[in-house]
Amino acid sequence: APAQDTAVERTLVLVKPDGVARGLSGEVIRRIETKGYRVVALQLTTATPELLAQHYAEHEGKPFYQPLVDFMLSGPVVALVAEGERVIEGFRSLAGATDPTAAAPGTIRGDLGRDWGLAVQQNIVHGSDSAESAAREIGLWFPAS
Ligand code: RTP
Ligand code: MG
Repeated sequence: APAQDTAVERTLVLVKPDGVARGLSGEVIRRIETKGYRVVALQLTTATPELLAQHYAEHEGKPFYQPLVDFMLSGPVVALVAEGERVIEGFRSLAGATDPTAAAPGTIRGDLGRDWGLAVQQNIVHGSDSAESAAREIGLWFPAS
């Protein structure tokens, strides 16, 4: 991947309800800022079914879809926009693998998450997975921006 002439990007990060309930919002923000990214928007909010239907449209019909939506409605989330060179890939790297049991130590999910034997993986954070997803998701969670 290129190390020069890379554009400044923005990505949507969510501290999911498990992360907020466990008091890990500050730890997630600390890791983003310590890496050198900037937090340019930040909001504590509670999702709605309508918002989640759009946010997780790609997963509709999968077995974990309804448990995922129910989980994301179970409490407040911290939504933020992080900015920096290659931040989309960079935050995915900070977050680690989707399955927190398998996620590498050193990552948010690997250090702070584990499997709880529930219907859906509670893995602390979400991060946009492409430039297209980031633009779409920032528009959903920060409609004024
Ligand atoms: P995210 O979208 O939250 O950043 O996570 P991701 O890209 O690593 O994972 P994705 O495949 O987009 O799945 C979205 C979220 O659904 C839950 N999930 N549970 N088999 C399962 O139980 C399962 N698979 C996915 C996780 O919360 C995952 O982050
Ligand atoms: Mg995803």
